[in-house]
Amino acid sequence: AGIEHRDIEILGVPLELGAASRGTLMGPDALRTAGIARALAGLGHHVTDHGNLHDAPLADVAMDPEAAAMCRFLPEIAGWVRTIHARSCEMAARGGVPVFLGGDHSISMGTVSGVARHCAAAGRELAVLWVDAHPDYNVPSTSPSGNMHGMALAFLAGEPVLASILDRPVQAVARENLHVFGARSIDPGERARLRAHGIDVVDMRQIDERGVAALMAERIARWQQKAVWLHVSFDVDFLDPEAAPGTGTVVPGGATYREAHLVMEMLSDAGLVCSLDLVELNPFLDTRGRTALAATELVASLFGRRVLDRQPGATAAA
Ligand code: NNH
Ligand code: MN
Ligand code: MN
Ligand code: MN
Repeated sequence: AGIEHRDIEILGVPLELGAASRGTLMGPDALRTAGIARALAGLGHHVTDHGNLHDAPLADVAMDPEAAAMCRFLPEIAGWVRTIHARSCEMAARGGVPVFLGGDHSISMGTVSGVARHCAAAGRELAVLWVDAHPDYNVPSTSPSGNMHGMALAFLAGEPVLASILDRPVQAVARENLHVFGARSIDPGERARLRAHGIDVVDMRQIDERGVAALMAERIARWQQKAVWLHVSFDVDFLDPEAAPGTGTVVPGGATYREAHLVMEMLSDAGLVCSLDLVELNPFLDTRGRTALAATELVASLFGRRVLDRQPGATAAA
């Protein structure tokens, strides 16, 4: 059987101020050079590239001053997040599959909140799969760095201290619908909050012990039961630095190239993914395009590329 053809809408979001190192602003263009649009079109999808978002104006953020002092580049980031949010909501409502090319992970405060607003209006339950070495569940008082990419998932969970980043009420994603996958670097205060909130965090030890297939199959079954809109937020540092050196916060012990592909292939078979972020690619740190190319191949797997055609349900996952 062939794959289902979809309308894929690409938007580049060249933001770098949420991360510690400069360079993710080149991410969208490196992914284009690596051939992301060609790869998707080659699978039979209808692909529209909307180009890159431009610099947003600085925003006035009514945040508690003590918290605001812990957020680096807050007016800049909030300006971007508000602009991204509006575009994301509009793209989700058009009915295609929004694909956001980052940019650092703070872009997801806008992409996912925009999708969440659309889902609320359309009566769809939203689940978020945060594929990342880091849970990004810090609040200003627990962040060791002040870098806002490390707070993106906390914002999406509806953390009150971060809510004023958006200039409208945040449609929080339900805690039981937040899933972190691939974690291996968690800050102490962040760990405590994840536990207190009961967030589903799959760490690398679980992946070592049980394998990605079993872990993904469990989650996919839950999502299928609830017929969720699944948003995948893919931070390239999920991959081991060997496979993906081109990112600012490499952490040893990450997913192999094949483990990451298997995640994508299983998600593709499940047919649940309605929107995607591809973030934290820093071409300035990359080695001969290796990370940009790996990310492009992974997106192709997510949207239907197969080594061999298989019968639906013929995967060995249990
Ligand atoms: N947890 C650290 C922080 O909050 C690092 C976050 N860096 C990331 N997240 N790359 O994905 O600063
Ligand atoms: Mn079409
Ligand atoms: Mn991240
Ligand atoms: Mn990360």
